[in-house]
Amino acid sequence: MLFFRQAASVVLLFGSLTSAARVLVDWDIGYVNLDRDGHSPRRAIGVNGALPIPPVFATKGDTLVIKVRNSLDVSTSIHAHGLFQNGTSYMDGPAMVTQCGIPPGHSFTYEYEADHAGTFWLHGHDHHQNSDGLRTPLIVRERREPHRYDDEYLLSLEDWYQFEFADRLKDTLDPTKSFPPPPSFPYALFNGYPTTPTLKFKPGKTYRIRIVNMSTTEWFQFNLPGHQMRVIEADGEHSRPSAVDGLDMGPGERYSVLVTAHPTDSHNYHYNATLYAGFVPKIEDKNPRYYQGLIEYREGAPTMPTTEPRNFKWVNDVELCALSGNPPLPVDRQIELTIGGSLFTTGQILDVINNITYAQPKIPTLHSALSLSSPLHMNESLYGPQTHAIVLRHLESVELTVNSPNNLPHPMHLHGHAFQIIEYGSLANRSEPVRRFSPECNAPMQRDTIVVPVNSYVKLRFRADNPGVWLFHCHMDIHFGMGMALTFVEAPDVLRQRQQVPDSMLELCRAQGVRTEGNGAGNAGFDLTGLPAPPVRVLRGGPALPPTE
Ligand SMILES: [Cu+2]
Repeated sequence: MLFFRQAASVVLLFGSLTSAARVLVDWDIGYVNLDRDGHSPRRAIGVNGALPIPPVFATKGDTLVIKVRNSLDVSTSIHAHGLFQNGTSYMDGPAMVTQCGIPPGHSFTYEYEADHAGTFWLHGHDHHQNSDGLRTPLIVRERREPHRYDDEYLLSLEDWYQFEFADRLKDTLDPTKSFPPPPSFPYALFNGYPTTPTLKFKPGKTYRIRIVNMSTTEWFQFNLPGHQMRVIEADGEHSRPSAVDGLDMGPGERYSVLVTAHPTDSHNYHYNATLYAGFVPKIEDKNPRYYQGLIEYREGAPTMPTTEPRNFKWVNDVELCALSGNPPLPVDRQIELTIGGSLFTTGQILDVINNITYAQPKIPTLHSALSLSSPLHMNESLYGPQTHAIVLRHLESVELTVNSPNNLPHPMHLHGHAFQIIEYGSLANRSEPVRRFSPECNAPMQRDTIVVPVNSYVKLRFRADNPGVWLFHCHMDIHFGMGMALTFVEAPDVLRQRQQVPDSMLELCRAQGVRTEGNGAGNAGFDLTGLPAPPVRVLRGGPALPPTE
């Protein structure tokens, strides 16, 4: 039996292959005490008293109904990482961006369409609760998949830390403590457990393996020596099959690969999953951590010794060809962003985008976008200086250049969209050739999370065709917590004509005394009283960010 088929806590109502179903998910989110990795008993955040959380399966066009009861002592919210929420931007989840967090003791039901097919994940988006366990894959299948395969496996990968995220962030932000804090070397979890699951292969069959990196901070490498992997999906976008030897995945990234089993069951094989932080030195048995799992053709069959191919080929997302055939978007507007770390007069090192460190406004930015009168809603400063709002005009086609002039890679995630990957280039060595989408294909691959390599830039394009408020942030939660985020306020003029926040959602704010109208301070007009003054940077340009854990 393949793991992670229809999950127990998910009920499919009126389901059939032809009509849309309502997929009901009932989550009581609360603390659980357990030893997930066999090394560190600790408090974690689970669902219905347990971890891991069963994955959620749906078919494109289904309605996801996610009933959340908050049994924590702080607020919570849930984000469907990779879904576009077109028409339901208020259901996107990030706290104080599209909603007030669900207060302790309260319940809220998310309801939205599984608007495209692919490999996604549901995770907490308040207080970085994903890092403490509140995360699980969300698989949305096509009614008719464009690639043929006989069956599928799902492999979720996680880093798991000895300490709760809030404690790690507190240490990182404490100017009296050394920066960066000593690395904590997490362990890996596979489908929520510390042992690698066995993949059972039948001779001649083709399998789709979906791999999700749900980590807080770390990368995973994945390969199946002795088998060829053909990448067919990245982050919910289908690609033409592309043969690779290995996947290298940052936090938040997903791939699907096709693997065809050998014609006989004479041997078993291994797969490798390596958990690592490339920005931390190599330390025996700590970084990287090597894991191996079994590909079992026949119980007890000898394991085939395998060697790595001589010209080992890693997946390279800009080289993938989007199956959609969509050509590169034209460019109506260019936005240049520089990400990194900077020292502030508080003594803290915080992360910045264009020298602004993100901090939550006093009311959710979406509520500001919907309530500020025209033309005030087009005024970026009114969303609050640390909201770092960039107002996009409806249907304009945006080219984002993300520069990362520092020695850490950053997995940047855009809510509400998938962007076309146009180009990668080096900032350190301008004579190095750029890596661009293939001209023969002329259909740049799209994804929603991209690793900006060290001392490099990426060029991304997307069309502002989804009115809403969309966070763009680093998916290493420690960097997100240090302020590496900004807010795209997309077409607030169109948004207010098309969308209204349900009263049950406004109630979440009222229950905790948060206003539901006004600018980023919750005031009328230009009055930003109540928002703290932004912290002041010490150094121009900002130092290269030293490695954090
Ligand atoms: Cu980062």
